[in-house]
Amino acid sequence: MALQASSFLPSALSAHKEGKANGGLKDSAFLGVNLSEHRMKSSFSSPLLTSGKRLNASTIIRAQTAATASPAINKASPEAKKTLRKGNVVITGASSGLGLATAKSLAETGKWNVVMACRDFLKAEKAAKSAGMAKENYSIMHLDLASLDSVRQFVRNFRQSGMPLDTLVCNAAVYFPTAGEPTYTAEGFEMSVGVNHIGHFLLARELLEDMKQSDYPSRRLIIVGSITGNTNTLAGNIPPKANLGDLRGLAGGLNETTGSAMIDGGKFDGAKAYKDSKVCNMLTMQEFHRRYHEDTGISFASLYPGCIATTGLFREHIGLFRTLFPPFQKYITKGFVSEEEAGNRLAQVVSDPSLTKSGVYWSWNKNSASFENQLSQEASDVEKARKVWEMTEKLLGLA
Ligand code: LMG
Ligand code: NDP
Ligand code: PMR
Repeated sequence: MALQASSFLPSALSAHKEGKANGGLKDSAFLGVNLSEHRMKSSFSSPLLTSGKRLNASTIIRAQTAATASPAINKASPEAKKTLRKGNVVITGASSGLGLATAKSLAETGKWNVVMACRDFLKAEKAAKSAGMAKENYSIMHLDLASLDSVRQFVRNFRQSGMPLDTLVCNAAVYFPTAGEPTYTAEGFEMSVGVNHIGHFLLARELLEDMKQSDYPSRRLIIVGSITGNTNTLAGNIPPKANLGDLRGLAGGLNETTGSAMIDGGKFDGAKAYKDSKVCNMLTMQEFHRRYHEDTGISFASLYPGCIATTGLFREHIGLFRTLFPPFQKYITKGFVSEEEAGNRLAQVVSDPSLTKSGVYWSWNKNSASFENQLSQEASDVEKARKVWEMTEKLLGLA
């Protein structure tokens, strides 16, 4: 097995040996749119109406409410030019957990307009309000990553807003650890990989074009990864382990009726599908880096924010797990981080001037100092990254 001997040392319960801490410390915690100026008008809704799908009331409400969101665009007055304009950052899945905490952390600086890209508009609105985010620092736009039509619609809506795009954070995810049978996205891809990897892949590929146009000094594309997809750690060795195999299931479209719902072609396992999707996220970040960093200057990064054991990610897990998991991580592995702390970490990757390096998988030590971490062999496999990229392009009709 690929497990390094060090992974079973007591310290490895909480430490990646390979990490270089910024502060020289070893890790122990691994373990808007101004629509008065840029009205969407009828063009906002026409793609929905022409998509051939019946609109239900909630879709219409979401679309209408989205059109009322109003972050500021800085018209470059001579004075405004002297100071850096507000950055525009899109965060997927900002209605809860890490995404919300990151949105809050960035909004509080007053330097960012956070575009919360969420599948449940009203939930996002409530979440932003209860987090105390000031109206002028965020907007909400509808995005359901389980539908490629929705991803494309989001991109159109974002472009119609007239905002430049400076940073994209692919954060949203689903996890189905107890599912006996796969569920599917609108296009028939197994849901965990479909949302976590395929939906984000399309979004990132499309929005890369927008980021290329931005004049913001530091543009970043961040894809959230995880320790559990990395088999060079103890956490990554808790079964079922991530393993993309020869990618035959991905090539076949991740659907049991035509092949397999799993990337490696095996029998469906929800926990494995999630971990596999995180491997895809980390591989995709590196492939973006290899293909685009030099030409565009955009920084591509991934991260493990720590074990945020209290988030909605575990909503599908059994009650006993949800009760025991936070104290287990807090007192035994010591890998636990609060949503607030994890949000500050991801916010650093968005905006900290010292975290501009591209192609990096960031982690933090127990004093919350960031360091460049090592990915597992599979999650850093150049050939696999290229294959995942090309196969995903094919599934999306991009190749
Ligand atoms: C699999 O199950 C599923 O089969 C699969 O479908 C998928 O869902 C996958 O990754 C997702 O999970 C895995 C899980 C199910 O089983 C295990 O992880 C196997 C191990 C469970 C055995 C628990 C023993 C843990 C030992 C840890 C170290 C103990 C040290 C003791 C010292 C104590 C000192 C104070 O299992 C569950 O879902 C059940 C819930 C498991 C919760 C995870 C951790 C439990 C640890 C218990 C400790 C708790 C408490 C905290 C105390 C704080 C004290 C101050
Ligand atoms: P949450 O469940 O709290 O947040 C996930 C977010 O994704 C929610 O806002 C959810 O929306 C959104 N989402 C789910 N499906 C879709 C979809 N189809 N379209 C759009 N948005 C969707 O979990 P976390 O905050 O824990 O997870 C955030 C990220 O952190 C994930 O990438 C996860 O893999 C990663 N991570 C988490 C760790 C942890 O310990 N929690 C550890 C390592 C990484 P809604 O609110 O509507 O459900
Ligand atoms: Mg894990 C250093 C020890 C460590 C760390 C940092 C994590 C993180 N976990 C560790 C150890 C263990 N876990 C051990 C020893 C066990 C056996 C008791 C264990 C079990 C476990 C389960 C059942 N852990 C889990 C689960 C989940 O369902 C979570 C998961 O795999 O989601 C995909 C999970 C996690 N452990 C973590 C982290 C960060 C997770 C969650 C989420 C994620 O990767 O996004």
